[in-house]
Amino acid sequence: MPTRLLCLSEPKPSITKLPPLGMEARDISSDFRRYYVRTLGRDKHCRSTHYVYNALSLTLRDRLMERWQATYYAYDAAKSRFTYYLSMEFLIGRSLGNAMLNLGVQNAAEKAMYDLGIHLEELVEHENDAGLGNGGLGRLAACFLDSCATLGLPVMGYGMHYEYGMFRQHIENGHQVEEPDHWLRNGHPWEIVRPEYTQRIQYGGRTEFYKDDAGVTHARWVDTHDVLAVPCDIPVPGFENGTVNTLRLWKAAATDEFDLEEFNAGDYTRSVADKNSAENISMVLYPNDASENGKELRLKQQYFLASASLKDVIRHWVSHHGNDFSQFAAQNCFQLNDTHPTIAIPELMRLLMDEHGKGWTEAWKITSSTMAYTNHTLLPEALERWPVRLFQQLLPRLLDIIYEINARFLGEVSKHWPGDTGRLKAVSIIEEGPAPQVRMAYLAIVGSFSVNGVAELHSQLLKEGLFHDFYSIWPQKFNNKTNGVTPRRWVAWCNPGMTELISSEIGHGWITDLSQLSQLKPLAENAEFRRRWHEVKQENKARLSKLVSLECNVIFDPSFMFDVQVKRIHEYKRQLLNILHVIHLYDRIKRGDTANWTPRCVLFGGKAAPGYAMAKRTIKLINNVAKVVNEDPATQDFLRVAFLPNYRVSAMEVIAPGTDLSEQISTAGKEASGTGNMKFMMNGAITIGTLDGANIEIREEVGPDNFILFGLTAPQVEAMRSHYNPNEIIAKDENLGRVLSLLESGFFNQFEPQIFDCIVDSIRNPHDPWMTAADFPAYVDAQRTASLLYHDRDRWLRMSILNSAASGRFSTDRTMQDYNRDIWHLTPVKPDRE
Ligand code: 26Q
Repeated sequence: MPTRLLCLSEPKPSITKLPPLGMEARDISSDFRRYYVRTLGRDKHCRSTHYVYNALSLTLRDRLMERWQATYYAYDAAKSRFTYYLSMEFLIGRSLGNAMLNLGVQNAAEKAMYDLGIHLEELVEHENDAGLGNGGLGRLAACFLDSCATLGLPVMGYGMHYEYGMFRQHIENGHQVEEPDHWLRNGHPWEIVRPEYTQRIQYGGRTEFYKDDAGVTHARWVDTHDVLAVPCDIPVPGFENGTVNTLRLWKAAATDEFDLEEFNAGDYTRSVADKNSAENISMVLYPNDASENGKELRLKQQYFLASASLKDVIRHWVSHHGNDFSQFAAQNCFQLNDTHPTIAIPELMRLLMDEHGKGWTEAWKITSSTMAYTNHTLLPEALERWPVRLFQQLLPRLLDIIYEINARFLGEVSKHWPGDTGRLKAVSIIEEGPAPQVRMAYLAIVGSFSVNGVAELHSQLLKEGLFHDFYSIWPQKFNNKTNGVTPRRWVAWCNPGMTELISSEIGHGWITDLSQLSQLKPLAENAEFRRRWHEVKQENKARLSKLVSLECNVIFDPSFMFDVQVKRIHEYKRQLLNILHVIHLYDRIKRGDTANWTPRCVLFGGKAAPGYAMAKRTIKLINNVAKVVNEDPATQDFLRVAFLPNYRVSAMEVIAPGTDLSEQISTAGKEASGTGNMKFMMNGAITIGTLDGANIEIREEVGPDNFILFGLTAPQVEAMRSHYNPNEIIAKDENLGRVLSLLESGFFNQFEPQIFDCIVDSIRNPHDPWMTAADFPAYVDAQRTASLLYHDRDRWLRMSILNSAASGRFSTDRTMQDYNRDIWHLTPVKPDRE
């Protein structure tokens, strides 16, 4: 009999009710010292940044915690409908700065630390990035959560708690070298583990059918190997509004019987190995890599996320509504971030039917009015497909359900196109052949009530191309939601100089209503404002220059134009086109063609998927060109080139504010949206770009005079394919001819014969899907325009101001309002502050 702590007849004080914490410097200072000395056990002899960082983080986390609880009480009291954002990636980066900014305690924390002789910036820099994503798609998920919290929307993120995030990139002799990133090495004070909400996830086994007492047949999944999913919750604060939402990341753990069964059978080693294999599920983030397609562990991860999240939502549902799911679809919505969590569709069917006794019709009605799918790619080769054989082994019960979904869907298709067997084959969720595959995008479309692209052009091209047949059947499902970025991290946090300047003119309402930046427009004509704008940009360039000098050992002079391309390395993004232009500039310098020259610093950064040979070779080319250019004294006053290793969220926080020219030069029709383009624009960079992805909308907002356009349009690219002749273009364009001669002569690889042959071959290949040669002449002209414009400082400053002023549409606050209006239909909630 446990001892009672409290006598029942006495009135009980609440164990969860506490007075609110103070937000002044003195409150932060006293909590900080308590944590440092009493909780972490440090004294005056210890001066390690690590403990100081942790003490301050815990101090701020307490302030998040009380708001977190209040937010959940408010959602509960309002009986809020919820959206769950399911994503294999949340690229959240660092948390300390974001917590301070959104809690509105930046100044108080700075003062508290300063008074103790501590530099806040050093603590901020101490934090490892949480690199739980590859790039655009993962960062988008993180920006969405920030905006939902800021708008008071009941949205919860569900993702994976990877032990190892995106690999760390080193450059050795110009080559990319990957190293595992153990980001949790020093602990992570921003998450709290909630073992009480652990879920059990099944794999393997087989389906068994049985009859219930009423004689109705049901299925159950038996003889499975189970793994536990343990939630680690990360608070997601809104901007100065008292809301704190949740990002719940699942971590794999072995079940007890894993040890027991085999241990009892005397196989201790095996039992430890199996425990390892269970815990491997959340060990590592897969880099976005075609060569990784079809890997069993990736499918295990996807199912792990989908099943754990759905079971968590259903656990909560059943605790409030029992087995009555009639209002489930009215109260819950799942947004699928690409096809990666699409297995959630058959999994929800399984849970409703096998575990809650619903019939197919009811389960399908609920599922297909609860799921919504976002597509992020136009490249057909990037669409996810899984071998049926793998499904059969790993998720046999889900394969049964997928077959049934497909059979019923094909029935509908036959009604739509009677007798058209070719069409049936084309749209079938199962791709037939010697090794049949499950087409995940088709499953996602069939099982969702909404299908959206991430920029207007992209959404249009989905309807015309990739998903045309589905669009014919269900035109009402298809919609566009143009991406955005959060102005909190991407301006207010990363660009304090610009933030202060803007707020001094128009107040600070723009931070939560970015359209207010349009009030800056008239200020572009104000010489004093331009002077101050220039001053801020120069300070930011000095900061970026320091980073480049530290990490690349290259000196970037802030009086030069800073020309930047940072993003994942991919052929369609055409880092190659950019480096060809750099070679052209170098060639001009060597020819003495430098009259009216605009000096440039060209910065590259980005990771190549470990198995993507062409992307890795492009990195090598950039580094070799940089070495030749930087070591040649002739270039001293004209050109610098650097490749920044290990590009990541926290690097972009320095890069975007210090950039003059933003390179967005993908082959038209290939970049779904782009979001780096938006971060640069907000921070006053001018875009040089093609009519691709969100570039089109950026140009629409800022006007053609303030955007440097070049290149073929998406329809022109497609029209040219059949007769594309790069060698003729090279023969006709003297600049390109000279660049290729330099490359072919081995000028940039004198002791590394042939290493760039594959790159030259790709440019000269009439089947080059990225048509680099086709856009080169226009790109060089556009770069000349950029140089001329930069030469006219006032003209450039006007353009820079106008770009920030026109960036309002690219706030994720707008994006989230669009999702909410058209797809989610959530009611914003304001938590009570006592
Ligand atoms: C696939 C199979 C196996 C392992 C990993 C993957 C994988 C992982 C990540 C496939 C794709 C991704 C990420 C894609 C991505 O980031 N797409 C980008 O999404 C942005 C946000 O919508 C857009 O702005 C970019 O245009 C788009 O490229």
